[in-house]
Amino acid sequence: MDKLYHLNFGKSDLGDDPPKIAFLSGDPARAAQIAGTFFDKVTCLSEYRGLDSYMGKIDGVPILSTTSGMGAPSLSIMVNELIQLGVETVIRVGTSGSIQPDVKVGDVVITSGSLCVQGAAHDIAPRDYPAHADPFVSVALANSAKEQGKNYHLGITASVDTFYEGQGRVSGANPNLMRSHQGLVDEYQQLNVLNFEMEAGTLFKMASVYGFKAGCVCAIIAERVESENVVMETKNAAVDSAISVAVGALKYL
Ligand code: R2B
Repeated sequence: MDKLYHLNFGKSDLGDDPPKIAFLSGDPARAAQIAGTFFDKVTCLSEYRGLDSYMGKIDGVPILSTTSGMGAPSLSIMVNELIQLGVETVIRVGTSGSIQPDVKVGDVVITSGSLCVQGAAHDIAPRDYPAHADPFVSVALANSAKEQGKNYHLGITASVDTFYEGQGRVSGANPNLMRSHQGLVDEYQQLNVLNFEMEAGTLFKMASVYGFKAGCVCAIIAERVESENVVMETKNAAVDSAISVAVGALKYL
């Protein structure tokens, strides 16, 4: 039995030509959508704890679509185990709230580097260790977005641990943000941070420390300059865009 504990599959499930590239989604439904829409010869490797994984081929290249779960602690477990299985490139396909007025719902953000405010990352590297995407993966994502005519932005993402407090939301159960978190959207806007999400910074630090390549493309589903809410009407279309940008990047890698 060579199954990794959380992935719930092992080397022997991956065949003679094991995938070296993995798409990683926070949401298991997105992992299934990627595999179901774009993979040939799809195999469901695991449906376990909501961290589902699929294997298939795109243009003859073996590939995985796996779920990270929400937040960096869960992502760190899944990525650690993917690397144990020989994965060399991880592309996160996420959702995100924009911080800049010109980053609109439906756009995609390709992260060049993260302002990494994530506790899990401290278990991997010092706080000040850079959290940057692989430049070649970022360029591949940007080429793909350009080719597909998407509205895309390349730049810095705030990777935080919480959806509410860490993203300066006061509309949830806790209306009383700590002083350090009050005015967060304005402060990050002035620092030219494009968007909020909850996984990329830790992924990037893991990539530099472990020696694999990582990139991140996120669908913009909220405009935090305007509102704290996710825009549900356009969410699916935005996610479809981020997925097609990620898949289209493969030919540039
Ligand atoms: C974006 O969406 C999730 C929170 O709703 C989280 O995984 C993230 O980064």
